[in-house]
Amino acid sequence: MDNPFWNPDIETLPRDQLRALQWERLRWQVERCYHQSAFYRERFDKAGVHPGILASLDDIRRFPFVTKQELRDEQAAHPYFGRYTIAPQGEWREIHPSTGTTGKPVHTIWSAEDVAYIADVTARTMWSFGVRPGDVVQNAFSYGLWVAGLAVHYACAKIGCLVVPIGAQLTERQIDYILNLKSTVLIATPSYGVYLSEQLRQTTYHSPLTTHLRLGCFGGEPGAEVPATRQALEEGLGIKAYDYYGLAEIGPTFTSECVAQAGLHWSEDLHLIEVIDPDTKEPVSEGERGVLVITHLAKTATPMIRYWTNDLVSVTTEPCACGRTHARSVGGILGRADDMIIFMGTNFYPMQVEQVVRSFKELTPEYRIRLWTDTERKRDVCAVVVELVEELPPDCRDVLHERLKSLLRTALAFTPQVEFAPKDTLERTAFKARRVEERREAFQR
Ligand code: DLL
Repeated sequence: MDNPFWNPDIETLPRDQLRALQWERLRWQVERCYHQSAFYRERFDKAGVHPGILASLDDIRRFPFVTKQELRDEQAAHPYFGRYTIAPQGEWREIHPSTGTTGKPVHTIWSAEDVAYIADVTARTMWSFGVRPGDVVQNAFSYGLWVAGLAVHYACAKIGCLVVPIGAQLTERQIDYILNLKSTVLIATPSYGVYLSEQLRQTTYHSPLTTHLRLGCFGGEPGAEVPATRQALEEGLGIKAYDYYGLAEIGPTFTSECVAQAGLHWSEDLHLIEVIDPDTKEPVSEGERGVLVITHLAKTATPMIRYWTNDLVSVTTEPCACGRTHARSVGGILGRADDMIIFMGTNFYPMQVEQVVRSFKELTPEYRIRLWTDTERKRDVCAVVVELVEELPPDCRDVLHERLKSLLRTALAFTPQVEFAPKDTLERTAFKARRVEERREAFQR
């Protein structure tokens, strides 16, 4: 119970020994991919590389990246699963497609060994943010095809918690369990966490009931490390809020913040992490921002060699206050290359709008970014739509409007329109939110 580590030997392994372990596992993975997967063999041959050229960990840089689109194309060319599936079907135990928000879902498969290590690394992350035997874990990650619900479920059993397998639904029941089953841990997307806190406040407004929640971990989308959102989660739910990251192709919930809240800790014994400049395709220096590229060091069924996540991070190997030696990404995921919005030549990310909107106590946490084309004036328009917590007299509303515009101007380097929507009219979600509404028409400027 008192040990801060789930697996002390691995989590505090000196970095030279960690690299030695990675090296051994990398050679095993590249070798088996080359010999057992026509997908990898063709790609490696085309790039003029093979397992024999690996003389050190850094040589992985000579191997080609894999993108989601390439996996999609491979699935289409070699239905149904593509030839990157190495394990024979008899060894498969679970299938988890990606959410398919940016195209046809890509299937990934877990063998029995994969299920075992995914459950174990999820227990490791949960332990690192403070889950302990006896906790009542309300698992509001969606169950089923999505990767994260089951991973957390299995990890709860390993740790020895009572898991409430409620998934992303039934908000009234969620609140009933929080209050009456005395849940101590909440696992959800940040959007749903914020929504639950709004609903909980309304439920308990006239009642003396308090909750036993003490911590929550929020992932599947950005939020937990956006300062204003973290504050909304922590104050709204009366907890410590941590960030959780993962992706279907690599694995769910394999990295989270520890109790030091000092960024996402990578599980480097299982994943080789690279940060790549998207233009030069070369590694950036430590601490610089680039695209996260991940190689599986243990995955057996659908291993990824240099998977191009499209998520932007910076990575540091500076020791963390918690004592773990594995590298961290401070600030979490800094953006997603395909989430970037270009408006009149200026780039911004929805997270920047979120930070501003959620710093206003007068506004609910929900918002939309609407982009459309004013065809008469032949120009694009960007509006940030927000909700007031309660109606304000017109002069106060005007002052708020100006303050909001001014902070958005500072954050985005242009001034969007600001619109107030009636309270509770912007749809809330139990899954991942889609807050950008794009209806711009291409025309000659
Ligand atoms: O979202 C897996 C997951 C669920 C991880 C819950 C952690 C907690 P996918 O549906 O494949 O998998 O979506 C993966 O979501 O590439 C990121 O762009 C985004 N994402 C996930 N977690 C975070 C986060 C799961 N903590 C895609 N911060 C990733 C920012 C995140 N973005």
